[in-house]
Amino acid sequence: MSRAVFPGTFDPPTNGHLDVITRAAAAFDEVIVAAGVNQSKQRLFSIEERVEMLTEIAAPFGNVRIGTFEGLLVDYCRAEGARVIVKGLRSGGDYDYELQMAQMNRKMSGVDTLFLPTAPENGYISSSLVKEIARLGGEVADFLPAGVHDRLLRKL
Ligand code: COD
Repeated sequence: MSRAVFPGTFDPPTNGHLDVITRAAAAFDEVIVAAGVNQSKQRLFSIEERVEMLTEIAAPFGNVRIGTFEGLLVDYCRAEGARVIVKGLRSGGDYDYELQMAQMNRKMSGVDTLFLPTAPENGYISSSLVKEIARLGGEVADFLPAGVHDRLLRKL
């Protein structure tokens, strides 16, 4: 069985994340969407809230489940029996940052990284920009799954 991990912060999950999940689910037998727990960083949504939102988004897929991880991503991949990490790429900036991590992760563990280029309509979407726009009163419905949009408005 081919199993991949799609890791991220997902604070909150966006349509860009959903597109990567959709495409990864078509390419692998099983996809684990893994939300990182990093106690040192301030998040808008708690890990429990992020897992709830991801669970809602993943519900239509028969082969996607949600997990959380703390510490090294490759340790989580090993524990889950996943040989591939899936990442989305929006720009050259993403690539420079992700390439180094991909090479380091492979060196440490043999776990490889598969990059999915973003769909053009999602290329400018990021969780942080969406939060900033929403905080300043802008409209962000086009960038988020409907349930996530409702939660973000309630949160702010
Ligand atoms: N279109 C396509 N892809 C997108 C979009 C979009 N609009 N927005 C985001 N993505 C992709 C990102 O490129 C990324 O691949 C993924 O979705 C998650 O994005 P975020 O922003 O939610 O999450 P990040 O990038 O903050 O997550 C970072 C990790 C938690 C994955 C990373 O820090 C990590 O692996 N940490 C574990 C610690 C570790 O192992 N360190 C050693 C590394 S060598």
